[in-house]
Amino acid sequence: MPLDEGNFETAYLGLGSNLGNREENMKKAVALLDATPGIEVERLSSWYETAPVGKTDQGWFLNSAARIKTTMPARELLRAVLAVEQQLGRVRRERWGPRTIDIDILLYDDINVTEPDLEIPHPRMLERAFVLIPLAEIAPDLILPDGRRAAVAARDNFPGQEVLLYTGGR
Ligand code: GSY
Repeated sequence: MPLDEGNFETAYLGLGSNLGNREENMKKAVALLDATPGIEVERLSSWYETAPVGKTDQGWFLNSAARIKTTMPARELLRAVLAVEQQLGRVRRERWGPRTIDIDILLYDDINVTEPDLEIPHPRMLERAFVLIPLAEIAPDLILPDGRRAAVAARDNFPGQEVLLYTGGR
C-alpha cells in the first residue's frame, strides 16, 4: 500500500516457499504484505528455484527478495511478517522443515538487533545463495554487513546450493 510521504525506513525481506502451491503462496505473501498498513512493497526480484539448504531431504523452494518501505519499527515489522505467515497457514513444525511461506527480515535500514527472536541483519544471509542472488538482482549496489556490494557477494561460490531462475512465470 503506498505510504504517505513522511518518515519511513527501507528494509529487505527474503521470501521462500516449498510446500503446497508455491507460486500462489509467493504471490499471496507479497499481496498481504503490501496490503498491510505501514508497508509498501517497492521492488520484487524474479523467482528462483533453489535446492534446499540445511535440511536437504525436502522439496526445492521458490525464493525471492523484496525491498519495502515501512513506517514500522523492526519489532512491529516482525509481528506483521509473522501475521502474514500465519494467514498463509504456516505451521512451525520443524525448525528447518518444509514451509508454505517463510519471510525473513534480512536488513532494516542499517540497524543491528540481536535478540533471541529477532536478529538483524539476518545472521545467515551471507552464506545463502538463495538470499544473495535475488537480493543482488534488486539491489546490486547495496552494501552488506561484511562491507561487500550485494552483486559481488552473490558471485561467490556456494557449493551444493543450486539457484535457477524460475521460468514458470508470475
Ligand atoms: O530460511 C529460509 C527457509 N529455508 C530455505 C529457503 O528459503 N530456500 C532454500 N533453498 N533452502 C532453505 N532452507 C531453509 S531453512
